[in-house]
Amino acid sequence: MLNTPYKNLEKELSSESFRKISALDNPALFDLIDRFIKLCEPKSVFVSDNSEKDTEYIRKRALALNEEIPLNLSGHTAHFDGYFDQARDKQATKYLVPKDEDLGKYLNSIDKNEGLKEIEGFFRESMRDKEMVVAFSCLGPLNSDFSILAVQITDSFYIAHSEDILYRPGYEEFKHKKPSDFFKFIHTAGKLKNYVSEEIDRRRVYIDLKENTVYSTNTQYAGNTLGMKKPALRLAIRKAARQGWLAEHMFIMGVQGENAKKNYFCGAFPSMCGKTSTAMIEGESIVGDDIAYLRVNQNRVFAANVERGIFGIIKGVNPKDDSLLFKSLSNPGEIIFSNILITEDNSPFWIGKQPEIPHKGKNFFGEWYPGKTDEAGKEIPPSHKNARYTIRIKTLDNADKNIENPQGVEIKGIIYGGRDSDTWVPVEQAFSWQQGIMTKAAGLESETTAAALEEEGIRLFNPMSNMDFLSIPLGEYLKSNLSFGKKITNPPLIFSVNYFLKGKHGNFLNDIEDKRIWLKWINLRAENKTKALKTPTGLIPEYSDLKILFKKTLNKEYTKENYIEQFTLRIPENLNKIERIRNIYLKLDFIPEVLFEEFKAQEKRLKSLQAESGDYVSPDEFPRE
Ligand code: SPV
Ligand code: MN
Repeated sequence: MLNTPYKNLEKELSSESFRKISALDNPALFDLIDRFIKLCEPKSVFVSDNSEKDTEYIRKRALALNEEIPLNLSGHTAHFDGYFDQARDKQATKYLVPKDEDLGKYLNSIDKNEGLKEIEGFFRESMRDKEMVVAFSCLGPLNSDFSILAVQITDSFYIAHSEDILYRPGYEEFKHKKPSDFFKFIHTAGKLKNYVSEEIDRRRVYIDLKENTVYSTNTQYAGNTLGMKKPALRLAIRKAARQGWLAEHMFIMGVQGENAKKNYFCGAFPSMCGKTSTAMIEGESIVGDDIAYLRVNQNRVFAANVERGIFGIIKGVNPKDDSLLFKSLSNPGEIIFSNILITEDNSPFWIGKQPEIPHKGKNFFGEWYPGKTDEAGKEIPPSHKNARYTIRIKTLDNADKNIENPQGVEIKGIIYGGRDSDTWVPVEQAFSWQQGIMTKAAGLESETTAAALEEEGIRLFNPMSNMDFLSIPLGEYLKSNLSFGKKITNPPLIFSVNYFLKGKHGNFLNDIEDKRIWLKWINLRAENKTKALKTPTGLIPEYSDLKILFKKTLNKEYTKENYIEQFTLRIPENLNKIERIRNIYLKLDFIPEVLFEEFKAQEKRLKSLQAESGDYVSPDEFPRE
């Protein structure tokens, strides 16, 4: 029995839900649930203990409430978000900041009292005709130094269902650890019309960093609502910086070496730059595709996937380029397809799945046929470009066997990649942790594509690809990355990759599958098995190594002409990039001085080579390290 302050919980919860909650013996949790029951006034409350029975109840309720629609294969469902609720809303996402705190230039914030008042207004009585779900997850593997416990309170069974696919169960961990400090996510989809959030103008995602609490309302899109995903990344970035570890927007993958030995790497790429497709490369193994925690242990770096599933972009996934993923998506089993087209035979269709386009179906706009336009006269595509699949990693043939390892996996290198048509070579190693973190990670940019609404080719500044999720001032974040690697004797090697380099005629210089070669070379470097060429910006592969790797891995003849075109150092473009990045940092406060020093030194090396050899320097001219 709980003591008197929690009488209300006993009254509001069914005896079974009350029993599950009481067993956790956690006053901070009781207070939280009590507070939101009083505020939201749900019709009923369901507490999940992560048992198969409770998880099945969540799946069934998502279907019964039309938040998910069954598809033709067993376990497959479709979920639709509103037409204007198809992606993360950066403008409406704000930190609740007390008057005496300043989060710096890039972070969107609102006065804490004002924001809380507003959001509590939106939550008040919001669940009167709805059932509230309380569910527990563990971020990172169970029983691990990486584990962070979290609770989600929501009126969306689609969200509870997604979290079960994507995260490890947290109920038993709550029971054993009785945490007083855990992450708290509160969500209501708000008023619904045709099963989607109606009041999009009242969409808010407010983050209270002090309380480790995120409130999300009047939205259903998972990037805004699924607490364990991006809201938790924001909370973790701050926690990590305070505690000396890293929370990053990175994949984790294993790369197979010559001698059956596997090495693990992390990779940070802004959205739509090849992050998931790299982690999913055939022949290698995937630990995670989106969020990694990194910790130092006994002078080595280990990383763990925060998730156990993938919420991945489905556009363009096809049997030829993504055979393993396509196979998993075509098998029966638990998968949520969001914002795809449901065809006449009740199967999911998405842009790029196959050349033939269905002639009708149902999508995030309603009934669909080719050429259909919205109220503004804009043509509606069959599936949204941000349509996604939600699956468990273990259903993939290339799932790594260490995914659940509580120690994580030892990281040998970190790869930073952006969409860059004219500057970075396809692959390059940094000289050191410091030079890599400053010039490659902190200097990461990505170009907008024709698919987006913005003008094509605009470079967006996105350090570590983590810009959207920063919860501490950028300077503080850079310092914590910098000092992380300096704690150990041999930090992971730092690399940049660029899959999008173009030639003189605007043609891509590499094929999609060439990324397999860059990974193999990165792995050779991590194993200290080969030499590289030294340029002013870093260390690049020798032609002879790549020729062998192309032949062995892809059975392709890699020509010297290709090599020279791809690895020619483009000095004016590199100098322009330094100028651009430096100008951004000069306007910010508390940026580590070494950032400017590294860029200055790089600029000096580039200019002195330019004076000697001209603007474009062939890799043949560089000395072996
Ligand atoms: C991303 O946009 O980086 C994602 C999807 O991984 S979201 O959940 O929207 O953040
Ligand atoms: Mn992501």
